[in-house]
Amino acid sequence: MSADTEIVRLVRSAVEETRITDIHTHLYSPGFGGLLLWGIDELLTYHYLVAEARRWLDIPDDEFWRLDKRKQADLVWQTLFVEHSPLSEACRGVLTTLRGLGLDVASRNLAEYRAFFERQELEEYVGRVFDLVGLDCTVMTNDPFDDLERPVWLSGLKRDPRFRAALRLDALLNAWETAAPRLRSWRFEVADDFRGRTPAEVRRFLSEWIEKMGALYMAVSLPPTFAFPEASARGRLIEECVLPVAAKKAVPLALMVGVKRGVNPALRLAGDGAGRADVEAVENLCRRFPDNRFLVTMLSRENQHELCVAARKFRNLMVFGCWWFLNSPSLIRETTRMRLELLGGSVIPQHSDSRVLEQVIYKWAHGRTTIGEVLIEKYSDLAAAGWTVSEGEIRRDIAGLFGGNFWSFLGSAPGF
Ligand code: FIX
Ligand code: ZN
Repeated sequence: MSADTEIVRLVRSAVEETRITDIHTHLYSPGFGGLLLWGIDELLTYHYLVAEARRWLDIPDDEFWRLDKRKQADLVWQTLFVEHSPLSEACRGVLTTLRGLGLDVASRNLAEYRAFFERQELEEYVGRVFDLVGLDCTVMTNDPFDDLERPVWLSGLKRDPRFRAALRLDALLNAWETAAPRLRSWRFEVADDFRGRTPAEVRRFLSEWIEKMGALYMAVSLPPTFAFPEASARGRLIEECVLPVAAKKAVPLALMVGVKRGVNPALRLAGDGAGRADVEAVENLCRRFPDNRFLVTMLSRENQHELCVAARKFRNLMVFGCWWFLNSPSLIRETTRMRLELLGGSVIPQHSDSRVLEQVIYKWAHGRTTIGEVLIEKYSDLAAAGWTVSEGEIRRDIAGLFGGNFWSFLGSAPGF
């Protein structure tokens, strides 16, 4: 066997067999009831698909949203899979998912698919999906300002250990004017103008929720205009509240930069867009707060190179994921290649961002394939340079990329 064929075999099998920690999802532990989305109607009404279907559908937005979920799903299926070929990444994802679950994709029989999902018993089914993917653990997105989620935490939820928490800060950092009165209603003594005990009380709020959730990190999504330092409520909250608590509790802050919320509000969740941001804000944070660790993903393709360069300068910066509009094979290939070339294996190449349980099947199947192709190329380049790499070394590297690097960055042993 030639060295190249051997590399292909070793990388493919390691990529297939390495278990995954999915560091950012919108999935919930089954104890959250209806918040954990699953099944064919949720898969078909995923906002990625709604955005694509709305391009063909000539009906008013209101009319679409008035339909119940099943009818919306019917319409998406008819539009994107029957009347047109499912060429997009999100459409292909539905097919990979159905096939992964053992369904006959060629039958195009939506009624049969529905019947399959109706037969599933959730607790057992979650285990089946995790096993199919080789998933050890997913990290949720947990927002104490969310009226559906908050009561579940307060009721003393018993969390499935495979679902870990991340304390999401969007409501606090991006909308202080509405967050402050809510904090007061929960007996935190905060002032709109940030005076008095406000910073201490916000720190108390954050500490309590990190404890309650057992949060692995705190996270916030940010607009392309994000700047730091900044004379704004967000700037003060980050500096005086979030970073001191993150350092004290030894949890990283995840920054997800570059989302333009509500570019077309009529599309609801599907109406967000992307914009190029300023990597200097990330550099400033990493330099000024060496005792803090930052997990950073950026939404715009144009930011990826500068972000890699920043990560070469700061070991408290961990680049992660091909987020949202970057989660397609051509962009994962380009981004992963660039990251490996500039940072070696010290990155977290992908997270799934799944909103519907079964999406982990396709997001990881597609991600594994593309990341595997890039790794084959890189190990082949090493072979051409005369370097021999053992199976154990390949497996070590891939274990780092698919989870180990995350747990090391947290400074903890894998917790699931
Ligand atoms: O802010 C986020 O965490 C985003 O990932 C989501 O808001 C977005 O809607 C999404 O699902 C992207 O994949
Ligand atoms: Zn997300």
